[in-house]
Amino acid sequence: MAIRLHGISSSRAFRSIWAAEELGIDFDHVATTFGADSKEDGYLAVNPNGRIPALEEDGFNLFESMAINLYLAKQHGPEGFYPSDPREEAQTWQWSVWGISEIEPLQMEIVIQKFFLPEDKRDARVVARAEKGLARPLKVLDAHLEGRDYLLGDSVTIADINLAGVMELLNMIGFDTSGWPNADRWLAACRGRNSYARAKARD
Ligand SMILES: N[C@@H](CCC(=O)N[C@@H](CS)C(=O)NCC(=O)O)C(=O)O
Repeated sequence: MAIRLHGISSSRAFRSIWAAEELGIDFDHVATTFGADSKEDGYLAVNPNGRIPALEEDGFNLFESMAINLYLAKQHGPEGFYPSDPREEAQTWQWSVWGISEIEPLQMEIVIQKFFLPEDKRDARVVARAEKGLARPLKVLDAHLEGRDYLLGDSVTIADINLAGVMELLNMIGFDTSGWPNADRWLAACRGRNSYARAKARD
């Protein structure tokens, strides 16, 4: 069976669609939404969390975008895209987990305020606090990217696609990263890849 990847690209499934496109993987894209589709029994058998994305391959099911991407890169990616050196591999995990834990919760607070709550329930102070909070991880990322094109050095790897994929939500909420020029340049380079445009065009 071919690889089947569930999830619409205008969601966090974008991260895995982007990775699959970047890795040049032949996959069936199932445009499962984060609404009713993801709560149907057939889908819950693949991802009992009822969230997108999820991957199926020969009876093997996997959920969590970062896990899916790390698996795809290691198992199916071109040489070098998933590092063979254990320390570089660990740094790949580091940046993937860091994005989910240090960036994701803050950007989600902004997403909820801007897109999900009715106007009368929105609180500008929550947005301001989350935006202020983002300055801390962005400073770390910016310092790390000083003198480096990509997270692990000269070449793009799955670490970049994972972190830039998480940070795609910042793009969606129009968060200005120009105050962190290295991070901003790196994000622009990641988003300039053909795979990014192909993933965006999936829905
Ligand atoms: N940590 C998960 C988050 C997945 C997630 O929350 N996806 C949202 C769409 S952006 C979803 O499926 N929501 C439906 C729901 O929570 O019922 C991942 O990175 O894969």
